[in-house]
Formats: sequence, structure tokens, C-alpha cells
Amino acid sequence: MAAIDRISVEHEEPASAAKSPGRIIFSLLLLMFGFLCILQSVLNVSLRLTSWPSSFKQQLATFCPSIYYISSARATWGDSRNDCLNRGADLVIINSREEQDFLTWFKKRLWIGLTDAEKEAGWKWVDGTRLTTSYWGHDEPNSDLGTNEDCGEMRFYESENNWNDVPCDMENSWICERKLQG
Ligand SMILES: [Ca+2]
Ligand SMILES: [Ca+2]
Ligand SMILES: [Ca+2]
Repeated sequence: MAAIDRISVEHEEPASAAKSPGRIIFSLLLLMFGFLCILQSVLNVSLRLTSWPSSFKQQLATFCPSIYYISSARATWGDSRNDCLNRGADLVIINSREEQDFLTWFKKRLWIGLTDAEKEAGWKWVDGTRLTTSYWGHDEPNSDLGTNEDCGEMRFYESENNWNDVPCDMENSWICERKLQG
């Protein structure tokens, strides 16, 4: 069973920020969440932390063996991906129905690590793997009204099948995923 551990920190950093207190806190939290994940698997228990006050802007969450960063800022798909890479992560790759359900729970429009910019309709994840199992919304992907919609987002979060393709230069919040060691 998945543990949902949510925590928030104070600093909202621009996508281009270099090493900063926010990033250091992020690294420390990675270590802490890694420990919680190991503890969870050793004890076979579900760990849950109470959410911190909603006035805090950034959100981290774990769905073992990954940790996620959910932005409150909005940016293009490319800038969002760069922010993830700067955090030692990448835009999220959705590997299972459980992970899809977990991400839907945030009820936000979020960039995911999916694009067909290289070849129209040849959807690929950011690690270069081809999309096999998908959760597109009704009639998606559709390159709506003939526009060039080459980047994937989670949008119709009322339903499990909630992906949509949109132009990559649109601004969205985003979600980074980083695999925890061990
Ligand atoms: Ca994943
Ligand atoms: Ca496309
Ligand atoms: Ca679309």
C-alpha cells in the first residue's frame, strides 16, 4: 500500500535559481523521505505525515520509491523540465495506474514528462522510452484546432483518464520525480 507523506517548505524559487536555501532544504528532505521509504518497506507499514499549513507554497510528496516536487509557480514545459533537472530530478514519468491515481489526487493542471515534439503522435517520456500505457482524457491527444500540441499535462483530474496535449509554450505548474536510492 502506498504511503502519502506530504510536507511543505517556505521558499518559492524561480525555475532558474542556482543552489539556494530552498534547494538545500530539498536535498535534506530527500534524505529524510528516503529514510521513511526504507522504514516503510522494512516495517511494512504506511507512514503518513500531517500537511503543514497551507500558507507554505512548495509541496513535496512521496510515493515510494519516488519523491515528487509539485510547483506552485507556472512555466513552459521546457523551463519546467529544466527546473526538475536542476533539482536532480526530471518531469514525472507515470509507470503505473497507482502512480497515476496518486498524482491525480493533487487536482492541479501539471506538466508531466511526456512529449511528441520529436515526431508527431510519437509520444515519448523524458527518459526516451515510448509511451505504452496511457491515461489520455476523452478525445485526447487532439492537437486542438490544428494547433501544435506537443506536450503532455494532467488536466481533467475529475477522471482517472485525465491527460491532455497542449502547446509546450503554455505555462503550467509542474511535477518533478526523483527515484530514491535503495
Ligand atoms: Ca514514476
Ligand atoms: Ca503533437
Ligand atoms: Ca489537447
